[in-house]
Amino acid sequence: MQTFDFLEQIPDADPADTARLIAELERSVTAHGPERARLLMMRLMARARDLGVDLPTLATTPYINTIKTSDEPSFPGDEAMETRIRHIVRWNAAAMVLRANKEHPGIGGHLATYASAASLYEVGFNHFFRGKVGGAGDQIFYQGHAAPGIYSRAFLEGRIGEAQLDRFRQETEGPGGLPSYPHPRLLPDFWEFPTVSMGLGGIGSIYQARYNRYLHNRSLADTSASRVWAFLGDGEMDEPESAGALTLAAREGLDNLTWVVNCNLQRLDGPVRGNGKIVQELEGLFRGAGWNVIKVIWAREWDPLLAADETGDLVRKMDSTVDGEFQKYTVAGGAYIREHFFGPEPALAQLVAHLSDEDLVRLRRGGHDYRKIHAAYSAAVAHKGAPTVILAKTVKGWTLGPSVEATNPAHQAKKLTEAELRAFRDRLDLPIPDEKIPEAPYYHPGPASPEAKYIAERRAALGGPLPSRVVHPSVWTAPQPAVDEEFAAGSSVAVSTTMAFAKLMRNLMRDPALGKLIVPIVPDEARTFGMDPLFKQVGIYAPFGQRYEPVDSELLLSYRESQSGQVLEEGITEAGSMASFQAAGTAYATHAVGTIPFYVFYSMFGFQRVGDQVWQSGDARARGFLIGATAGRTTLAGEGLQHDDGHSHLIAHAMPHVVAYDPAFAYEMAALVRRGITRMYERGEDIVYYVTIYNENQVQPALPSGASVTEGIHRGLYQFAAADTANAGARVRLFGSGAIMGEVLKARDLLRDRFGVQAEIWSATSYSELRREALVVERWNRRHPDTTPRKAWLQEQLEGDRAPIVAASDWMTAMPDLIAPWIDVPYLVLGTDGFGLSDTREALRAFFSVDAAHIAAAAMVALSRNGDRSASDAAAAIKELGIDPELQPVFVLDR
Ligand SMILES: Cc1ncc(C[n+]2csc(CCOP(=O)(O)OP(=O)(O)O)c2C)c(N)n1
Ligand SMILES: [Mg+2]
Repeated sequence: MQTFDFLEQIPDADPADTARLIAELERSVTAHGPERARLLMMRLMARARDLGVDLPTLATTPYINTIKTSDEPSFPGDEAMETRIRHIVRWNAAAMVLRANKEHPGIGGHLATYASAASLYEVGFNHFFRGKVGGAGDQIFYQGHAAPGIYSRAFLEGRIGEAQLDRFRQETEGPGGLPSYPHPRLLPDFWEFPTVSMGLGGIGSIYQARYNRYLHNRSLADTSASRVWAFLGDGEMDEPESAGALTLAAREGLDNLTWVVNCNLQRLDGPVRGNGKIVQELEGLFRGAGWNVIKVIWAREWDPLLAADETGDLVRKMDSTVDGEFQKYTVAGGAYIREHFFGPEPALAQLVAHLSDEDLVRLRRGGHDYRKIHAAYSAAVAHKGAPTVILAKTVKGWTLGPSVEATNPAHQAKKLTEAELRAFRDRLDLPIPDEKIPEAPYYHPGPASPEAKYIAERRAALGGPLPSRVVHPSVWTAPQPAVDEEFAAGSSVAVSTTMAFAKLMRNLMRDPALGKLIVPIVPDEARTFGMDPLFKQVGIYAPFGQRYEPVDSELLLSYRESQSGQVLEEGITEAGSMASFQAAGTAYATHAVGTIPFYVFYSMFGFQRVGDQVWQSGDARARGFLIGATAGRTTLAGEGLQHDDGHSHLIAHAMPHVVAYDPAFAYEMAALVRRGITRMYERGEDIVYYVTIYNENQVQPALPSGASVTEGIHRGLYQFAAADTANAGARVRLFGSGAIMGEVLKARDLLRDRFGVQAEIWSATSYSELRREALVVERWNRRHPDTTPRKAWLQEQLEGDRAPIVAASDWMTAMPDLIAPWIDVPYLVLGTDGFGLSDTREALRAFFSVDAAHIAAAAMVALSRNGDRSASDAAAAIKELGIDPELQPVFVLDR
């Protein structure tokens, strides 16, 4: 409950007048009771607002429609025709699921979600959603489980045939299969935004609407005609990603965004809020976050009852009934509704005395009423200054029969009995003969039918069919040499790859052709990565500009915010940053402008924190760079367990669209960025680059010459330095990557100086890419056993040499192990398994056995395994290097 204690602190210029008004109120409460006083107070608030008094908004309003019936605009379409169209779409949406499951039991699919949401979509398709003819159109995030209804509409439009509907959830045969949910990766001309992982559509839609504004404010695209629509489930609203960015949408005034939350009061297992009211809870949430809220709770059949409710009993009953009870009314029939909803209050019983029990069942929820939905959408698109959410109350599995409708297992229903299907056909009034019912046939009225013509006309008037994803050819200009030539030259002073990256970003943003397309995204960590000079150079995006003088305005590098600012400084939200990354990385398709996002983050808070969104970006066919900064379990010293990342490369390897690299040197990093830009933006590959960068300073070497170097950087492995041939001793090959390359180079010196061993140095930029290519080659060889085997890059580089190999990195040993099957000499891997610790870099590297001494010791052991040195030589080396062979790491987890 809100406390009014603060009033004591606000001066009152006329206490007598205040006391008079309060006495008036007290008299009213005494005479008429608290209900009347409540009404009076709300009337006073409404009047005050009319008079321009700035009052706080109510968190919730009564459980009735926000829009008065008398304020509803007249429905602009042919309602009877649209109802017929909806019937056909609903039938085929169910038929495709039923048929798929009959043919392939267990293939799955959903009947109940679309059944509850059909009217919400149909009003949008017929009257609001803008297609792509002549512009980008609207961006629509469909609820994943409603996909059958969206396919079914495309079928009525003639965009999908029966054969294709019959391939719902059967994709392996290639083109023509229909993915279970909105997956642009698998149906790239149709779906735009992957949504089915609950919550990701929500946050994605907010950042899409915000990115539309960003593109507009930066004059990269005119997005003024585009609206972002997102359809979410009421259960889905429990996801932190659904609710987490609501205030951003309000703060940035995103009135180009409309959410429709389908409040069917159910999720998968049962009621969303059986003991409460989800619509009311969400109203409070959204209103508190600054959204415009429109509730669509009751259909038109309730209008006369509400109009006749002189005592206010009906609204009170609506207010006090919990969702679990409303669900019961849906399944229990008219007599139950009469007894339990209307019955207890004589005035309410009287209100419906003229209605039969069947009439009571036909008192629909608002989300099934075209007129109410249309009124809500009209108000939403007209609303200025804030995003709008429509909370539409519906029934899950609406009219699908008693085994589905509003039952607790409704979500998983994928079968109907023949009787239910017949009843469904009758309810939809479709000319499907009884004998055909068992096969759940598709129904199409024909391309020349009034229904087909009507929707074709509606879609033509609204700019063409949806969903549709279009990739426009782009004009391409490569980055100029000035962008990265300095990195190939190396450095005379010690700099980290992070500092080099920050410089590369500044250079890229100065490139005449590409500069404006670069979108730096940082979650409050730019200073950590040395990217703060960008604040001044290109500005921080702020939709309303900078309304204050920054504390550092006198400084050369000030905190500059601007409406046309280029940096997306997201604040502390990795999820929001990833949503921005996706909007920016898909703009090549959404808005035909190939913006290139560089999302730079604390590597620990990347893949494991927002891994599902990285996965989603693959589905969305996003392009761009994920830059894992402060990487490496031991290189980020001092920060400890929750900061030291030694495993994100392993997670990255699991993501098919992610091409991951762990460069050791600035020239590698720069070459990777250039090649990445070429692959994604010139060649149009739908991939994402993940590059880890470190904060350890080192003198950066110059790019060695040779094709195997320039190619090897991208393939994942190249020889950085040959063995010192002046030294005649045994030879070992050392693989280093990332910051641990420095330890590898020191190990080379140790081996030479102390043990007379010569070491070749190899830079392993990507074990992940090496393995992927080797797997492709291996599969070919497996399938062609009678042909000369092909060789992977890795094999070509290493073959014919029996020198043993030691691989060391700041990542888990599983990384170098990825290529072990293709290595036929002793191969020892060193890495950073386990939780990180706080300590100095030196101590951590010794602890995890990835420092120069451990690498040199491992090299001696590798040589002994090869027979090049004796086992006692190796044991002596371990001792000489100061390694205690009995020492157990203190924090190794017991297994
Ligand atoms: C992150 C995530 N967790 C769980 C699921 C599995 N799941 C799919 S739909 C669903 C229930 C959806 O309920 P609601 O959001 O209310 O949508 P409705 O179908 O009722 O419209 C669940 C739990 C999922 N798809 N994503
Ligand atoms: Mg639901």
